[in-house]
Amino acid sequence: MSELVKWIDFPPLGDHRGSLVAVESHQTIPFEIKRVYYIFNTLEGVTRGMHAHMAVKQVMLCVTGSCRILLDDGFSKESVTLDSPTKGLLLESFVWREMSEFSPDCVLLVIASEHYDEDDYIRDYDNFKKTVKL
Ligand code: T46
Repeated sequence: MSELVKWIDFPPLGDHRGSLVAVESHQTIPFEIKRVYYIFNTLEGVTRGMHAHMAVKQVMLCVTGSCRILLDDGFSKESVTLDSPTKGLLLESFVWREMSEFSPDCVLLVIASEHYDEDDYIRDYDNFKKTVKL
């Protein structure tokens, strides 16, 4: 298994009425949760992301639908499909990410370790490569 791709399984807590998943800081999520956001209504053919973070760690999962995510640590690249509400992907800092192939019903839920701060983003790929190779 790749060092880049770190899956987190969320135990389904459902019963005869249906399914339920709980996410908790320092339990299923390996950090203190400071922010949650979700991406939906993504247009066909769109690619999002195309940046890395210096501090932020995230766990992302598709609550419904699916999308692809390319991970790149500057040395190797891996592409995976997110298509399960019980399987999250852990993104460490200094990992370039590109999300694509969103299904029309995709709701991508992202759980983050820090508040929003544009200064935490590396949005230039050449800068990212230089930074990780220092
Ligand atoms: C990431 C991937 C997976 C905010 O104001 N607060 C927020 O918490 C976020 C995440 C975004 N924004 C604003 C900033 C932009 O004006 O929402 C707009 C869209 O953000 P962005 O273009 O960065 O969206 P994506 O989908 O390219 O990237 C997002 C996250 O920003 C990023 O941290 O890892 O999803």
